[in-house]
Amino acid sequence: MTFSEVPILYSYRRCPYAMRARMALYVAKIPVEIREISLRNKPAHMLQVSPKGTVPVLVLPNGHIIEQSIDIMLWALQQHDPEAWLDVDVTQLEHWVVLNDGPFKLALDRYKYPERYPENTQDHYRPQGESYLQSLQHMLQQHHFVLGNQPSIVDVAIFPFVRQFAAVDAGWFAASPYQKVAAWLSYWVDSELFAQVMQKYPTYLG
Ligand SMILES: N[C@@H](CCC(=O)N[C@@H](CS)C(=O)NCC(=O)O)C(=O)O
Repeated sequence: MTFSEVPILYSYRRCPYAMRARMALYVAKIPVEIREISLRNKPAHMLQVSPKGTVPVLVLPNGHIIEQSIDIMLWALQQHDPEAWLDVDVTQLEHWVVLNDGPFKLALDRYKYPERYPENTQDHYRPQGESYLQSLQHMLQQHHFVLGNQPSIVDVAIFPFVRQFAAVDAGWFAASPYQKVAAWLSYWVDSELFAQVMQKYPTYLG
């Protein structure tokens, strides 16, 4: 077991799960050693502490392992939550994360990589994700952020996935009826916070 002074975050820059973990750690001002991995050549230490082999994985100095992105967000914000991102109804958080990480992620993968799911065309997969965009649009018509007029853990947990969906066909998204979603997405993508967590690191091979 490797012990270190600061937590180690095994991460992958473009992974939406890793993005949300990095954003919570950054906002909570928790210094971490970011180890940018190659998904094709994962470091032995990462697999030793977390054999499931997905990122993000947070290794605490006491050896404790947190291996789900939402749990990393919650852990970080429970240490320090200067933006009050945890000031939400837990059932609402669960609702959005279950929807996002479940059916929406499934639709996103099919829409993004239709060649991997040749039983249907891309045009067939897009509406499966659109029902989620409709739900988001409905919330964002009522307030600036998903649960209210202040940003919360919910916004940060889900926007990296919506970003990927929007990017599959940017022209379609720009002309779509989901303009509140588009404005909300731009707020996050253009934020200083997002720029900070998208810094590039050399690949850590272990
Ligand atoms: N439920 C996990 C999902 C993490 C996940 O699936 N990460 C992807 C990258 S975006 C991964 O590491 N996949 C393993 C691989 O591609 O080998 C979490 O929330 O942390």
